[in-house]
Amino acid sequence: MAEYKAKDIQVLGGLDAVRMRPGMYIGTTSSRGLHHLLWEIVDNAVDEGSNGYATRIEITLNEDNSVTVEDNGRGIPVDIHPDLKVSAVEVVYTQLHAGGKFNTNNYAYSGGLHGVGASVTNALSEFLEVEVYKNGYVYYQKFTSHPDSNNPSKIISGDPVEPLKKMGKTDKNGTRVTFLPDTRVFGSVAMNYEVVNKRINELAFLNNGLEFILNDKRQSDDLSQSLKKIYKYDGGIADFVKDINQNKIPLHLKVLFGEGQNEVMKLSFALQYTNSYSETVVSYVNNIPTPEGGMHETGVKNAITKVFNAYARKRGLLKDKDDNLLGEDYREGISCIISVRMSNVQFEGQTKTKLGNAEARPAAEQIVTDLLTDMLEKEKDIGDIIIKKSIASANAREASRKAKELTRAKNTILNSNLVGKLASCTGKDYSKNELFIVEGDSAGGSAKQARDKKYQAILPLRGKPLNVERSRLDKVLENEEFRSIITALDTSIGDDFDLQSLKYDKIIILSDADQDGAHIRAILLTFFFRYMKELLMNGHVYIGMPPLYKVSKKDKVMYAYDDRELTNVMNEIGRSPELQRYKGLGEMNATQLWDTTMNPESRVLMRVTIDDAAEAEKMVTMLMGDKVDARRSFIIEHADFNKDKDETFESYV
Ligand code: 0RA
Repeated sequence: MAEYKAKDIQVLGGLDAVRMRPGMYIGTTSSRGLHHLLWEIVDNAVDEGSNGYATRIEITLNEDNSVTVEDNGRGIPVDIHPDLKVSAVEVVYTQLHAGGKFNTNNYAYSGGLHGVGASVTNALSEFLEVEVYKNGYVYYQKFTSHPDSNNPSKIISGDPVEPLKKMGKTDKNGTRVTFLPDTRVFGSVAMNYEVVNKRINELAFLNNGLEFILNDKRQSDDLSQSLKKIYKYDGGIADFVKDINQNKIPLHLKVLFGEGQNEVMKLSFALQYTNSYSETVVSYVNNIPTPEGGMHETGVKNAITKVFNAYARKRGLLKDKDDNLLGEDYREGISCIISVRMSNVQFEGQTKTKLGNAEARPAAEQIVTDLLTDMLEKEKDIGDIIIKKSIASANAREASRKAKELTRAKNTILNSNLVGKLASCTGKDYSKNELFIVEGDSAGGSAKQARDKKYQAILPLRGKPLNVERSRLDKVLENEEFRSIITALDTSIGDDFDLQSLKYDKIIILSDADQDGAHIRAILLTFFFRYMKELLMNGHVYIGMPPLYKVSKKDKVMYAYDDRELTNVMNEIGRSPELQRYKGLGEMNATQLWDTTMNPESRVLMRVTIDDAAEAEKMVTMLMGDKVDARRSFIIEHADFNKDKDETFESYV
């Protein structure tokens, strides 16, 4: 490790630009941008940990919505920058892109590469305080964002109150940062516990042995007893795979785990097969998720296919006359985590979450080929199980291809039936059209009467669509409910999916606010997650939110979407109103359905994110998968569906 001095920090500019255009630096000032402030600070601490200097990172969500991140690393350098004449600490928090992370001499691999630096967090905070424990002393500095005294309409961002100050003695080492996001920038400055918890847990999996502590001082009846969680995984991503598979039935107990490096990257992977038919491959670059995949993922997939084919031949499980199996055969039922560390990463794709570096493909392929080949030599029992399963997948693929061909041939005849169910719209501008997938024929009938014929198409679903989890593609294609959805959207599915052919901008699921409705919604989301993921990635899927209550008095009618709103509405409408609780969409007449749920001017829609869908998939797996115990305990835990909205089944969808 080269000696690190303040002069090594590169300087690229000031903070006012950040406040002027926050979007340029953190993407948005919505909830996502707010959390970005925290990730910038956490990234720095994680870098210190993954480079072997810190063992512990503690994150505290404080009562005033400020957040504290403390690590026990070396502490940010406190010496004076030769050109800027201020401490390195001050440079880190006041200069854009400051820090060793852009100078690869100091950090070989850095999670912050796609980050913009801690100074952005300072620029967008009301205050930021830092304490450095180093050389036996505590050093302290505070920054604030405040109006300019000469021009009060202008805010000076992240301004040092005083230079870095040497305080009392300490025997600790490390860095402690507290910041309060600025309400002048963000709509709400309260971090979401679930979002933070999920990411901290993920970081703990990705950095094995590094201890993360998450405190939430806001969540407690007794203030002295805040919520505290500790995450530390000595098994790293192998533990991650077990976690993903906790409700599935594994085909082999031992997780295959490997770690290696070459000139391009350091790579680790962990995989385990289950008896499920789906493929779960989750990849990261420098701790950043890459849901769109990219070169590293392709390299690993190629290696898996090649290594297993070679192994199968060597073991006589594939004969000379047999064709090689395809990649998809080896990925059916796989749960695989890939974590790569490399420098100069380039992100591409719709959401800039796809690794573009061409050199990463052969590099990843080489590392995994070597490791997996050796591993299978030692684990022939596991190898043979995987090959047998994959041969079964290949046979099913062949059967499914035949079924698909048949389906295509039958299409013209069958579709005439299906089109009978679909009430299509007349408008030809697909970017304005909406497809409502409606639970039940009676609600479907009201929706057909109520709709705006030009833009809104209605597809009523009869009964529960089939359980996607337990069926291979060929069964999904046979199911009438799914066939009608596929036909209506016109995109095809799976590998053949083509977003360009999509006939609707919004696909809106309308189901009842009861257990069955939630179930149907979860199954539909699982179907989209498995076979039309791009629909979700591009934000085309929505959930309609019908009201739960109708409150009326004479000719005044109001609706309430939850119990809290009901109280407000009851108060507003005055004495002795008539109250109706909608048990299903079918109880609404066409006008009511239009007013409350379909009219773009007044309706409430929830856009489904890929995370929501993944969560729904997990739940569907649990409820319908093979693991009876998990299913039973889940149902018992969540049995009272009318308890509190946040606690019900619905919140899992
Ligand atoms: C560069 C060099 C040194 C430490 C750090 C960065 C560092 C930065 C952060 C940010 C949060 N926690 C941190 N911990 C360490 C080492 C300097 C030296 O050895 O004196």
